[in-house]
Amino acid sequence: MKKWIPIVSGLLVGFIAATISFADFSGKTNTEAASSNKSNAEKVYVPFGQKDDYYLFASGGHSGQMFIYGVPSMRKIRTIPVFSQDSATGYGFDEHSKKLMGGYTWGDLHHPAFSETKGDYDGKWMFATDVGNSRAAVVDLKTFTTKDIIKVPNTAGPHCAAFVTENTEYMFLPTRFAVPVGQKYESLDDYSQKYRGVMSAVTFDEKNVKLNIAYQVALPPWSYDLSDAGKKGSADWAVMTTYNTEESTTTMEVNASQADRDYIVLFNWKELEKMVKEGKYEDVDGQKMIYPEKQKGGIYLVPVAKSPHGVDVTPDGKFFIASGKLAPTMTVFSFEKAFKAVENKEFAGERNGIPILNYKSVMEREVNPENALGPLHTQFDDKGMAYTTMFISSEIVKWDPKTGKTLDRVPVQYSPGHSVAAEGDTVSPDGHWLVALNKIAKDTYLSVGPSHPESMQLIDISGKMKVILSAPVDPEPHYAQMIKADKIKTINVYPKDTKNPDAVYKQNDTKIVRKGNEVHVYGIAMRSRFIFDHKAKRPDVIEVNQGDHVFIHLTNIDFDEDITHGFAINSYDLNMEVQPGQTNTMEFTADKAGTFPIYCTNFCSALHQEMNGYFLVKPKN
Ligand code: K7E
Ligand code: CUA
Repeated sequence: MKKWIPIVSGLLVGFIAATISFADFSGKTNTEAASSNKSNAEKVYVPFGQKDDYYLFASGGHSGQMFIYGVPSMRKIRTIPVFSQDSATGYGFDEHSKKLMGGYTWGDLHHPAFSETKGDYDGKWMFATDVGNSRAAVVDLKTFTTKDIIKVPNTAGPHCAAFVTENTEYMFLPTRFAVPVGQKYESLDDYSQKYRGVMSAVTFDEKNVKLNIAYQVALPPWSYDLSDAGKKGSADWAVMTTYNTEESTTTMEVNASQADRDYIVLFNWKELEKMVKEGKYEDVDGQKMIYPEKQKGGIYLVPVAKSPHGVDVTPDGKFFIASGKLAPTMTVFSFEKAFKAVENKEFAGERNGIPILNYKSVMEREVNPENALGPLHTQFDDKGMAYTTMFISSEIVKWDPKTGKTLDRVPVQYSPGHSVAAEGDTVSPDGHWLVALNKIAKDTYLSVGPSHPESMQLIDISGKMKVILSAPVDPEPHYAQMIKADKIKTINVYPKDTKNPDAVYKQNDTKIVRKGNEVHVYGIAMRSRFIFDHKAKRPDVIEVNQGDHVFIHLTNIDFDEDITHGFAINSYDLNMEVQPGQTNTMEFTADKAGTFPIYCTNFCSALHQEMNGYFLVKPKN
């Protein structure tokens, strides 16, 4: 099987395969192609005055952000800054967002997940994790802004997330890289004894808008790749794929692909919750840590073809499907069979104290569509049919999980990672639309040099699958979620918060207060001026002494939708935004003496260019 490895790294092969399959599926005359292009265009055309049917939330990968698109138009609507600084919105510059970011400047956002109620997207919250700096975030869908971020200890890259349970009870964050608990120094020679693949159970306190770690599980030192929560009859369970069960510590590309089988970890989170309640855990620096070799129960291993990547639960909650990555196989497993095997203790041994279930007693069927290579991730339509991305043969294969029969396939350009179906992770997907998230765009768009954008391709799945639109996207859409537009209810302006001591809503309340070398500015932004101190000779000027510690509290008193103001201090590397009704704070030390213009960065009125002032810093001596 070693021969697969160069193929995976060699995208060229994927490119050739895609070209071949194109030849198989096209062969239309020009007139046919023109008329089918016309009807494709009509399907995605959203006339002026109308809006898209779906929101698509695409992960921004190592940009650290989330991108919002409309479907079917595939127009990009917004970037939500989550894990990285963003000067367009001042995210990571104002005090609130700077604190959220926890001192980090970038992130690697892989898998966005909506909050769910009864297994259906409820349109309230969006979760995401950061592989780059091991964080988890929650975004408020009333404002499309990041509300909380936590650093996840003992975990190095929670790639295998975020997927929420049926009623958003938990979000499980397993690690991609095994590290010693506490990320302390340990020799790699002691990898198997000292390293762990810690998984965190994160809860979301909706009232206080806070993410919390309920407990952690010190799993074996393997890499945890993808996960999914059970649904309906399997709602108390979750599954995740592993690789490097070889526990190799170097040249993973070769060494982590030796064993014929890796595992799916199958666990019952209700049982783990119970164990924690009963005190069956150890205290590790304030975290409740379950060690599966000591605190037994609730966790099982299911053997699966080597180095699986995606694992996806069918909408009816009856099966979970693992995709082979290095074996061209989708393996369908039955939850019911797994429950029986657990009950009858049909174990084929154990690893690190975790029982291994018999492959044969859990496996439902192995599916190998002809010449389909590199299966990665599976989505579902309204009829329960499966759509699996083929990274190497660059196509989407539609198949029936109940029979394993291939129903349709369509080439995409090129090398799709995930795809996303309309409401695809719910108990009732919508069908109609599937978007392939492709790693390689190559010849698709106007060239911008050696590196091209990634690409999302909209596929009409209402009949025979058809790619009808390509949209370029910034790096890197690993995964996306597509939700019915009417499920999301945004607010128009931030309501007045009279309890906020930093907020001022009247010109006459603006003031600059000095306490020793601390300067607090309570100002307002309005069309088209700043007022920092209404009593001052020049109300739009802030004057401080070099070395002063400055707090600028700014409230936007334009309670009108879309009237956002920016606040930047030229050459001070400072910038923030205040949305309608919002109060934001900037904190810094005025260490540079001189004269620095203040200006509004967001074009807010015909007199936007006049919306400025001065920041004067008197030299020390
Ligand atoms: Cu397959 Cu990070 Cu979900 Cu990318 S992962 S493709
Ligand atoms: Cu305020 Cu431009």
